[in-house]
Amino acid sequence: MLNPPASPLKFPRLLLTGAGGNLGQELRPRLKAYCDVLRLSDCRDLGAAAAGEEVQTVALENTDRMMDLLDGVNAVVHMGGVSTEQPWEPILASNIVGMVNLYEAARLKGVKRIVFASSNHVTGFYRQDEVVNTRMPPKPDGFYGLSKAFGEDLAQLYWDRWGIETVSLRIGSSFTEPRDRRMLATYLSYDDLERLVVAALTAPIVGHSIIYGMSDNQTTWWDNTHAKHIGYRPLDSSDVFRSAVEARQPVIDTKDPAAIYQGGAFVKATPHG
Ligand code: 15L
Repeated sequence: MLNPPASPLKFPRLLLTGAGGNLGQELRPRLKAYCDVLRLSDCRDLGAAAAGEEVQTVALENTDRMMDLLDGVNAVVHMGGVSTEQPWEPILASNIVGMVNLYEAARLKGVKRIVFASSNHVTGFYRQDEVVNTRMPPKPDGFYGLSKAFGEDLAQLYWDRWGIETVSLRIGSSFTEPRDRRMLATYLSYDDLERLVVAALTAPIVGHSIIYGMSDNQTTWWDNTHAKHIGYRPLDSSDVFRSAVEARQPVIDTKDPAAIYQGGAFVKATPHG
């Protein structure tokens, strides 16, 4: 169910990149309540624009097209880019070159707020018996997590030098429900994802802030103490799925790196084929 607008703030034109991805598709109908025009982009075909939408097919690594994409935009929700562990080349194109293109375009087109879909895999090599806050050093669990750490540093640079604000969302596992024991800690419901994105778009002052994207789960490895100013309040929890998940996966191999580290299977995924 879509939430009623959490904020009276309405953007004249909001850009959602990666609109064809899993989370982009979830956000597409939800973000319309917060803007007059929702501009959508992806490298794949998004189909026809509905009322109140504009659609552009743009690869993040295409510098010129990215410049056009940000023209006339008031704020960006950047969900685009590679979102799993992959070989370096596609990660370099979308998550490194593409991020620089996005922020350069924002600078030149006067866009002042970006909500960046970072990832919990920035800190995936912390152990599951540690609680990590947003000021602790990154420990990426692969090239993908490393590229998201780069994105966060880039956002910090564009805040310090050019005053472009960013909220970096270290998104956990945003699916319809948690799929395994790990996701009892990392789960982020779609409704809470919407609450998080809207809070990040509308908080009055954010500079560059980092926040973990999780629901109000009983088990948690992440501490958002330093992001209270964002005003994100999750209303869902993985707890309602707990008994079903534990019944499906009663035994955990505690010697398996996927069960030791927060990044789960990402710590074993190899980009080298
Ligand atoms: C991510 O960053 C991925 O984009 C997503 O597919 C999930 O696997 C998630 O992390 C996770 O950690 O569960």
